Amino acid sequence: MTSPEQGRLAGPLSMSVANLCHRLQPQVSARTAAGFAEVLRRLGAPLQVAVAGRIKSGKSTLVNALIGRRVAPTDIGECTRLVTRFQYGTVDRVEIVFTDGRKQVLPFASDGMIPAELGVDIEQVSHIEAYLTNAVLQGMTVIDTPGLGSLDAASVSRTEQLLGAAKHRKEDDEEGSDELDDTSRNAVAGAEAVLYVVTQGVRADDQQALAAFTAATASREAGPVNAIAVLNKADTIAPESVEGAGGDVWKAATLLAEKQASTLKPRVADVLPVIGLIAESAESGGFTSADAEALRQLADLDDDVLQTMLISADIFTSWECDVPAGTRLRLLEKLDLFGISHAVEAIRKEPEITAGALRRALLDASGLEAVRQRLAVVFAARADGIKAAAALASVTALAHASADPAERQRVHDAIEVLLAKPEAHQLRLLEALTLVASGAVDMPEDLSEEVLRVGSNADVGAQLGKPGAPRPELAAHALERAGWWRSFASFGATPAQSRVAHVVHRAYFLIWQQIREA
Ligand SMILES: Nc1nc2c(ncn2[C@@H]2O[C@H](COP(=O)(O)OP(=O)(O)OP(=O)(O)O)[C@@H](O)[C@H]2O)c(=O)[nH]1
Ligand SMILES: [Mg+2]
Repeated sequence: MTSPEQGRLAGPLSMSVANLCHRLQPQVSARTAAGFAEVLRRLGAPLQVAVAGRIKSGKSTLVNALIGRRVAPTDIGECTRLVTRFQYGTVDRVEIVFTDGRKQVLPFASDGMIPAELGVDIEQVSHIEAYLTNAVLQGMTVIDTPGLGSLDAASVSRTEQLLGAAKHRKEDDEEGSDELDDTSRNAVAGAEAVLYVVTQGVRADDQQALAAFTAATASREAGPVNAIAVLNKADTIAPESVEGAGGDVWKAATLLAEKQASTLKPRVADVLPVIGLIAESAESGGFTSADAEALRQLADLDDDVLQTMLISADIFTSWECDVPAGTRLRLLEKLDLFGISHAVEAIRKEPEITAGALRRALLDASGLEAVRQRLAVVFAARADGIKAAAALASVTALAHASADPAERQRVHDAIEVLLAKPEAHQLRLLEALTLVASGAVDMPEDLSEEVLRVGSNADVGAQLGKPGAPRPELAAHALERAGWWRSFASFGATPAQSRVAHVVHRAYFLIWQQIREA
């Protein structure tokens, strides 16, 4: 069967769910069929990744860095209180979506960004949709959210709604209307994965927010919280405040991130240090050759002078020096003191360095590449399961809302058949992952790490913790672990652990089969 969305489906399970929808569509009421069409559309759409975290943690800055374009307003303005979805489009276009469903085109500001002020009653705004031509968005839709620690109740609730954390309204009395019900509309808007942004101090409300999100997404049947965490503003960490850092900022950030990972565990697998501001400037064209020139001039200064200037932002901008104060302020806004000092070092080491190479060096220093890679590994591995689980939940809800008992039965039967297929094992693996990652099932640390590893990698070698190992070794290891988990399920486990263990056993068995058939 061919249909437009199939080329982009995340994997075999999504394909099976799509086939189920196509097959059932002619056999159900117009209303349910319209719901299925929506489910199919969403199944073929890129993974929805929300960037969440406390207020002013640097979410929008990171969004810009990821998209590779300075488009999300940072710092001030109404827009930082709204959810904005950045998705792929063939022309750049921004729309305000109102709570009543109305849409209004919003022109870009002169600097190419989404205007910080909308000129409409913000209370009536549901969210903003930005369609951009940037290729990154073909792989994922990025959702910028207002700070979760903000005191503004309205923006918090808007965020929760979009993250899928809001409780669904009960089926209302719109019988017969062609409108989608709340469940599917919510599923369309909801996030499927989270990039969680923390800064130096992980506070109690960080943990709470993450816990709330875990609970909400888990109960939504749309799979586990697929969270990756970053320690942003790594450049602002005072290295002397972190033991063992030896005065090195990046080392301090890495140590701190490790400590935070153990606090946030097991909800997130690890915390990656990143400097969103430098990543944004390097990736979005913000860093220009004029900036490189100004940095060159700074590099020529006497080192004692420069070190004094770099003590604080105030000294840096007010110090008597040949580089105009306005230029220095601009550098500060784009790179902050750490970025400036890093760039100067790079120039001093290699005086002939080009502006392009300097930009590249800054990008390397920002840690963005590691975040990108982690996103690709974790989310790509789970996208099929995440998408399919969300789609099945919507299909179930649509059938449940149907007034026709025969139709309900038909859909439920089809789902039963699908769940018996081998590819549906992913759903159980995701569920097991959720149980372990949320702490609902307690596992010894090495075992929960193993479960997360098996469930978080697309590559067989990485799943088995033996990247690049020869096939016979991988096969033997998969078989050995399959056997181990089976006996753990029978002898060494609590009932809850045992259920997880059976799933892991089967996952290893399927991996073994896959290696043998390859
Ligand atoms: N030094 C430094 N500053 C950063 C970094 N990332 C962001 N900032 C600054 O932090 C401020 C807030 O950044 P935003 O991206 O607007 O933060 P946000 O989390 O989107 O804020 P809200 O949407 O209002 O909650 C801005 O002034 C950024 O320039 C970073 O890595 N290092
Ligand atoms: Mg913001």
